[in-house]
Amino acid sequence: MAITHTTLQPFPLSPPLNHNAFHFSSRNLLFPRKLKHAHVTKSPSFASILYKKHTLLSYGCFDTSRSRIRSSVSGVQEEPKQKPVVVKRAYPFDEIEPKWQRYWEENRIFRTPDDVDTSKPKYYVLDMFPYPSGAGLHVGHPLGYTATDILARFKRMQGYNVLHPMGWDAFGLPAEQYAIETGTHPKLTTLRNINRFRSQLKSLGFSYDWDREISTIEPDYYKWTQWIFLQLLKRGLAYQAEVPVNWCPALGTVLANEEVVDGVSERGGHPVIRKPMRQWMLKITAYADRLLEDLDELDWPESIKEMQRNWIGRSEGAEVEFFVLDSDGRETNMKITVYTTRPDTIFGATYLVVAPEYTLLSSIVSTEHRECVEEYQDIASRKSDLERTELQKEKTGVFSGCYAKNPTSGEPIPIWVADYVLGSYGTGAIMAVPAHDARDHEFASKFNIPIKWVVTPNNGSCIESEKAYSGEGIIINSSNMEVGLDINDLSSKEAAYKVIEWAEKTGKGKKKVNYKLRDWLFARQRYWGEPIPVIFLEDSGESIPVLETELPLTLPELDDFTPSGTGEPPLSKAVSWVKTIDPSSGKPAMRETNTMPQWAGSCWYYLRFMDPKNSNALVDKAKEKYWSPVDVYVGGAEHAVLHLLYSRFWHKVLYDIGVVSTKEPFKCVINQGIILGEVQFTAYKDTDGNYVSADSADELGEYIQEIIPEERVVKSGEFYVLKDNQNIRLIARAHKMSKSRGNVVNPDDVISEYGADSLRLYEMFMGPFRDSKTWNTSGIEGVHRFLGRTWRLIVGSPLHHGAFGDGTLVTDEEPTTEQLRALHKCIAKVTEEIEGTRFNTGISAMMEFVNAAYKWDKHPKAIIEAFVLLLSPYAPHMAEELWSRLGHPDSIAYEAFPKADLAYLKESTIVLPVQINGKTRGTIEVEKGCSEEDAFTLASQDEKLSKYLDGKPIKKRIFVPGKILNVILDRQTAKAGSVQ
Ligand code: ANZ
Repeated sequence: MAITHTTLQPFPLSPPLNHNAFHFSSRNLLFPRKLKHAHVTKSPSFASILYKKHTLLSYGCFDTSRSRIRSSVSGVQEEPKQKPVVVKRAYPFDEIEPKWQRYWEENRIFRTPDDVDTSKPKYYVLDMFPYPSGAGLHVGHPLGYTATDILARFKRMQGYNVLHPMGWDAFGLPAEQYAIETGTHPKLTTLRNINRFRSQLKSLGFSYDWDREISTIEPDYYKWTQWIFLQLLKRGLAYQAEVPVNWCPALGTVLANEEVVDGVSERGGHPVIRKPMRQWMLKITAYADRLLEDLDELDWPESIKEMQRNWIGRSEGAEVEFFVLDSDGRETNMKITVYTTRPDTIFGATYLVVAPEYTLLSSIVSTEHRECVEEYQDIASRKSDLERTELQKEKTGVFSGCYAKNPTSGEPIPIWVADYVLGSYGTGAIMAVPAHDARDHEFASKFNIPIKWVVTPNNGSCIESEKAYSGEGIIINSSNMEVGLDINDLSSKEAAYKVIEWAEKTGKGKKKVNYKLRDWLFARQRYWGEPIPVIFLEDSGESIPVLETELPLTLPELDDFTPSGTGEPPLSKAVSWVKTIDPSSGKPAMRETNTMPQWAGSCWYYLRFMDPKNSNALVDKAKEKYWSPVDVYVGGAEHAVLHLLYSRFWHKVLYDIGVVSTKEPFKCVINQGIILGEVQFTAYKDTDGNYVSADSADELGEYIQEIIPEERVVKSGEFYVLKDNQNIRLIARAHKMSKSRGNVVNPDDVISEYGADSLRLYEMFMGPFRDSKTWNTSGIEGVHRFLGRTWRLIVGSPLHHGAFGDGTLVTDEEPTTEQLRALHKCIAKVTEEIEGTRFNTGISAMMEFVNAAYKWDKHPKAIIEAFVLLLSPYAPHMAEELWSRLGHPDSIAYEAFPKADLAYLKESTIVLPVQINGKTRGTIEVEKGCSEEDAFTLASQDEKLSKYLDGKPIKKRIFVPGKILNVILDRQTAKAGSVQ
C-alpha cells in the first residue's frame, strides 16, 4: 500500500489535506500522536517473558551480556546458566529453504485454480499490497505477511479453497522524483523494485499464488481503474471543481502534501501558497451515511472504526440566518448563514466569525478595514487547515468593521474574520458563543468581546469562570418575547429543538446535518499515475468521457518529467498524445493531462485478484460471488482512513451497479503492530564532558547525548546504568527503524544468517501480533535454536563430519498415552491460537512439546508426523523437509491439519483425600477411574499415610470413586492383638 515505509510508521500519518476532507478538531478528531519511541522498561511482552522463562534458558545459546540486557528488558531477573555457544547454523536451513522454494515454484503448489470446487468453503486472506520502494523489504513487512501466510497455510490444511495473492501498488511519487533527478523512466525504476520485492518475498517462503500477481501500473489493470472512473462519471459521482492546491511559484509546480513542510517546499524551501485550480472530485459525500452505518457490522479494530466515524464526522445542528446591519444599525438585505450544533446557545452569540475565504466577505467589509482584512486573508492562504484549527494555537483575527443582528436577542453583534473558522466546513461562518465554546472564549477574551452565559450546569454550580462551560445544562438569559422565543429553564436538548422549530417557523433557519467528510480530490498534476479518461472539445471546452471500448487509455512515453512551470501537469508535454479527435463529433479535442492519485489503484485491487486475467470484465460475477468478501485483511494502522474509506466507497458504488455482491469489501481487518529498532542506551554529558545521571528525563535537554554500547551497560534495580559508574543512569529506548538512526534491520541479512523459517518464527514470537515490539537479534538466535533442536529431535545429531544423515529417527511404535496427551494438548493450543491470531503463544506451545519430547526414549512416527503438520504453517521449509523425510512424496501444504482429541485433553489423574477413622490424614494422586484396591495400595505405600496403616487390622474401607477413601481400623482386634 502506498509507500512501503509508511507501513512501518507507528500510527496514522497526518492525513494529506488536499486528498480529502479538511478536518478540524472541534470534536475529538483522532489523529493519534505519532509514537516516536517506546520506553522498553515499561512493558515486557508476554512472549518475551515466556520465551525467556521456558525456553531460551534451556536452549542456552546466548552471549551473557546480551542475555542480561534482554532479561532486564523483559523484566525477568534470572541470569542464563550456560556460557555462550552461539550456534549460528543450528540445522541446514541454507540447503533446505532454496530447495523447497524451488519445489513450490516449479510445481505451482500454491496455485488457486480458476475453476475451484465451489462446494468447498473459501478463505480469502489478503495483505495490504506494498508500494515497491527502492529500499526493498524491511523487517516490518514480513510481520504481516507471515501472519497471513500462517492463516493461508492453516486454512488450506483445513480443506478451504484459499485465495492468497500478492501484487504491487506501483504508481507513486518516489519513482517520479527519481525520474526527474536522473531521467530514468519511472517504469524502469518501478519494475526493478518490483523484481527485488518479489524475490525477497519468495525467499521468505510465502505461499502466494504468484500466477495472480497484479500491478497497478499495467495497462491491463488500470484499464479497469479507468472503467470505474467512467462509471462514477456516468452517475455524477465524478465532477470538476475549482479547489485549492499547494502551488509553489518558485518551482512552478503543484506539490503533494508530503512535499510541503511547514508552508515551504521540501525541495529548496520555497514558499507554497494555496491556489484554486480545476480538479476532478469524487463525490464520496454522497455515501457518507452508508459508510457510517455499515461500519457497525464489520469485524474491524474498534479504533479504526472510530477513526472512520470521526473522519466522516456526522453532526446534527441548524443553519441560522443573521442579517448584516448598515452603518446606521439598520438591517440590510445581506445575511450571513451560520452552522451551529448548539442552537440552544443562540442568545449567547455575542459575535459572528467568517472564514478568511468566505465568499461574501468582500461585500461585507467596511472600507477602512478592507486593507487589514485583505492582509489577513493573504496570511491565512498560506496556512494549512490543520495549522489553522490546532487547538493550542493562539487565536488571531481582524474586525470586519461591520455588525449583524442576533435574530433572537435582537442585539447588534460584531462580525470578525478569523482563521479558526474554515471556509470548507458548514457555511464558512459561525455564531460565536464565548461563554460555551473554548475557542470562542479564547478569542473573545483576547479581543475584549462580551461573554454572555446562557447555559448553567444541571447542578446549578456557578458558571462565571475563566473558562467556557461547553457542556449541556439548563438555559438562562434566553428570552425575547418580541421575537416570540423563550427558552429559559429548558434543558439544552429541549431548547435546541425549540430554537430550530422557531427558526423554521419564522424562516430564519432550518435543521441541518453536516459532515466533516469532503469530496475526494481525485486529480494530481503528475506523470506517474493512471490517465483520466476524459477529453475536452477544443471549441467549447466541453468534457467528454473516453469510450469504454477505447480503454485502456495508456500513459504516453515521456522523456522529460520536470514540471511545466505553469502549473500544467507534465503530461501536457506529450503534445501528440494530448491532441485528439472526439470520435462522435469528429471535432478536435485535448486529453485530460491530470492523472489519478495513487489511492486509485488500491481501491479495488482485491477484486482483481479473484480474476486477474479477465479482459472482458473487471471480475467475473461468479468468481466474485464465491470469493467475496475478503475474509481477513492485514496491514498497517496508518491506512485507517484514506485507503480503507476510499475502497469502501468504490466498493459500494460497484455494489450499486451490480459488479459486486457484498456491501463491504473487507470482513475483518487486522493491524499488525510496528517493529521498533533494537534498544539503544543513551548517556548524557555536561559541557565539561562529565556524565550526568538521567534521573529526570525532562531536564536532559541541555546535555550532550552519547550512545552507549550494550557491553558498557548493566541493570540496577529498575534502571540501566553505566557498568563502570553505576551512579549514572541511562535512558533505554527503542526507536522507529530509520536509515538516519542506522537501526534498520534488513531481512535479507537475517535470512542468510538464520534462515527464513527463523525470521518467520521470530517475527511471530516477538509479542502479540497487534502490539508494537522491539527487534532483538538475540531473540532470533533463540528461535533458531528451537528450530535446530526440533530438527535434531527428529533427524538426529549431525554425523562426525558435520552433515546430517538421511531420513529420521522416528520409530513405528504405538504412542504412549503420555505422548498422545502432550501431542493433543499442543494441537489444541496451536489451533486455538492460530484461529485467534495469537501466533506467539502458539509457538510457545510447540516449544513446550519439543521440550517434553526430548524426555522420551522413543519418538513414534504418528506423534512426530502430527507435530510436523502443526509446525508447517509457521516454518514451512523445515516442515516440508521433515515431511518428505518421513516418507511422504507430496507437499505438506494440503495435508489435513491435525485435530485435537478431547479425550486426551481431560486431566487423567485426580487428588483423592484419604481418611483414617474419619479423619483426613493426607491425599494420594490416582488415575481417574482408579479402583478401590489400587487406591488402597497407593495409600499404604504413601510415606505419610503408611504410618497410620502399617500392619494395622482393617475393619472396613469406604470408597467413593473420585471423591474419597476412608479406612476404618479395627481397634478391638488391634487391642486384643497387643494383649496377646
Ligand atoms: C455555536 C456554538 C456554541 C458551537 C457552542 C459550539 C459550541 P462539529 O460538531 O464539529 O460539527 N463551526 C461551524 N462551522 C465551522 C467552521 N466552518 N469552522 C470552524 N468551526 C465551525 O462542530 C460544529 C460547531 O463548530 C458549530 O457549533 C460551530 O460552533 C463550529 F457552545 O456554534 B458552534
